[in-house]
Amino acid sequence: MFFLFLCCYSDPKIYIPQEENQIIDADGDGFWGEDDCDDLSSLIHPNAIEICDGVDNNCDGNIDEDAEMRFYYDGDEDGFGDDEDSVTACTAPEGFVLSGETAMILMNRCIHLL
Ligand SMILES: [Ca+2]
Ligand SMILES: [Ca+2]
Ligand SMILES: [Ca+2]
Ligand SMILES: [Ca+2]
Repeated sequence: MFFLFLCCYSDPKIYIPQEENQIIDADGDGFWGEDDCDDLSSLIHPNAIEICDGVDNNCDGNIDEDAEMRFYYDGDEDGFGDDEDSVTACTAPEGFVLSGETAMILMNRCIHLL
């Protein structure tokens, strides 16, 4: 009886796969392990294009780099912002517009040339 107890106590080792050592591409995007910074999203991998969504799409450690646009403060609300007062962001903050005064000057020149 003692031997039976010893046997049952020591023998049944449940095999647990060592996931860290296996190549597992959970989202099927062709990248895994340290290369894929989000293995639960096939939209996120080193070859992905960085988009403005608050996450690191291309796994380079930077969030939304090069994806933000420049917005200009439009104090007079004519739809054209101030070149001297601009911010970079994913979406236009309150009172800011996409195009600066330079864009208006260039557009006016084009209109005069027509
Ligand atoms: Ca993956
Ligand atoms: Ca992924
Ligand atoms: Ca990035
Ligand atoms: Ca992003």
